[in-house]
Amino acid sequence: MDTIKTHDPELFEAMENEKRRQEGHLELIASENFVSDAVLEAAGSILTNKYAEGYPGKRYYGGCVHVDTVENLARERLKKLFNVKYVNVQAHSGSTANMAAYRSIIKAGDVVLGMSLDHGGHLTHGHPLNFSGVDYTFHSYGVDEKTERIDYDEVLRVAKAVNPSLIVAGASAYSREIDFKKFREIADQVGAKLMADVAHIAGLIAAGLHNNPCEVADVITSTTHKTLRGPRGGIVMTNDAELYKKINRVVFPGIQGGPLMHVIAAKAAAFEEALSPQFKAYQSAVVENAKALAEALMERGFNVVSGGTDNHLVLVEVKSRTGLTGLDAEKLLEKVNITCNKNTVPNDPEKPFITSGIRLGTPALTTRGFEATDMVEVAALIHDALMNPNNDFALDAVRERVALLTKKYPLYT
Ligand code: DSN
Repeated sequence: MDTIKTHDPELFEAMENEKRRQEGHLELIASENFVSDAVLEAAGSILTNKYAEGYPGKRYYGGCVHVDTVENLARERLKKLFNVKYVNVQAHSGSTANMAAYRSIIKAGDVVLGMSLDHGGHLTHGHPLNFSGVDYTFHSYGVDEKTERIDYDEVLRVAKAVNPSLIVAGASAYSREIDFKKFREIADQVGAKLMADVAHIAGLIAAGLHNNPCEVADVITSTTHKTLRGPRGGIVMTNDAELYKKINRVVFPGIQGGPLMHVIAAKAAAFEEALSPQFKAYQSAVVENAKALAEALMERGFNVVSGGTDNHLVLVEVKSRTGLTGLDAEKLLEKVNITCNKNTVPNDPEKPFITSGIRLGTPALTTRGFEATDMVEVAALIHDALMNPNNDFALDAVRERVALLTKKYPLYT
C-alpha cells in the first residue's frame, strides 16, 4: 500500500478507513468472510496483467504457459474438493455462474422452479428485474408456514403443477440443510434437470458437513468468497462431459471475455486451503458458532426462523421482540459497530426494502477466532442494542463491549 499512500492519498484514505471498519466492527453478514494472506497476495498479483481468453492449452493469446498452470491448479483442486469430474473456474461471479448454468441447460422462455425470494431464494433465481426472471419463466416453492423449512411434498406438488425444465435448489437465506437427493427425486418425477446453487454452503460441503449435491445434480454453481473463504468469484461444476463442453462455451465466449487470472490464482490458493484439515475444523466452528448464536438469541426472546440453524446462518425476526423493522435494526446495529443485513422472513408483512428480520452469519467472526462463548456475548450485544434504540448510554456501552471483542481477536494488526 506504500505506493498508493504516496501517490493517491484520497484512495489510500478510503481503503484505510475500510480496513479500520473491518478491524473494528463485528462482521455478521452471512455471505462475507476474511481471506488469508495467500488469497490476498494472489488476488493482488501481477497475474492481473495477463489476457488469456480461452482455456488451458487452447488460448487466443500467446504467453499463457504459466497462467495455464495456474488455471489447471485451480481446476484440479476444485475437482478434489467437491469430488466432481468437470469444473469451470472462470465465472467472474455467482450471477455469471448461474447465467452460464441456465444457458447451458435450458432455453430462453423455459419454465424453471426455484425457491421464492421472500423465503430465502436468490435474485438469480427468478427476480423479475434480474436476467433470470427476464429470460426464463420462473415459478417458486417456499418454506412450510409452521416449520419454516422446505416442505419437499409441496415442492413436488408445485413441480407437477408447473412442469419445469429445470429445478433450482439453493438459497441465500435458508438456515437448514438442503436435501439435494430429495430434489433429485422430485426433478426425476417431473422430467426436469436439477441445478444446485451452493454459494452460501460451499465451505460446509467441501468440509463434509453438508450433503454434496455433486452426487446428484446436473449442474452445480457457487461463489468462492462466502463460507469457501476465497476471492470474489464464481464456479460451475458438473459430472456430465457433454454439459461441461456447453458450460465452457457459454462462459467463454458466450458471456465473458478474458478470465481474471489473478482471481483464478486466488481461487487456487483458497481451494488448497480448503483441502486442509484446518479448514474442516474451521467449518465445524462456523456451524457451532451459528448454533450458539441462535440459541442465545432465542434465550433472549428473539424469534429465530425455523427455531435454529444447521449451517452458518441465522435468520432472526426482530419486529415482534423489539418493534423495529429489519431496516431499523440493521441501521441501529451499524451505529454500534455490528454489521448485518436486513432480510425478509417467511411471509413477511413488510416490503423487501424494509423487512421484519435480519440475517446473521458466523463465517467471518469464526475466521477471526471467535468461539461459541463469544457468540453468546454477540447475541447479548445485539439484544442490548435493539432493546435500547434511543438510549445513548446503553448504545455507548454496547460499542465498548464490541471493541473488547474485536481487540480480543485482531484481524490485521
Ligand atoms: N449477495 C449475496 C448474499 O448476501 O447472500 C448473494 O449474492
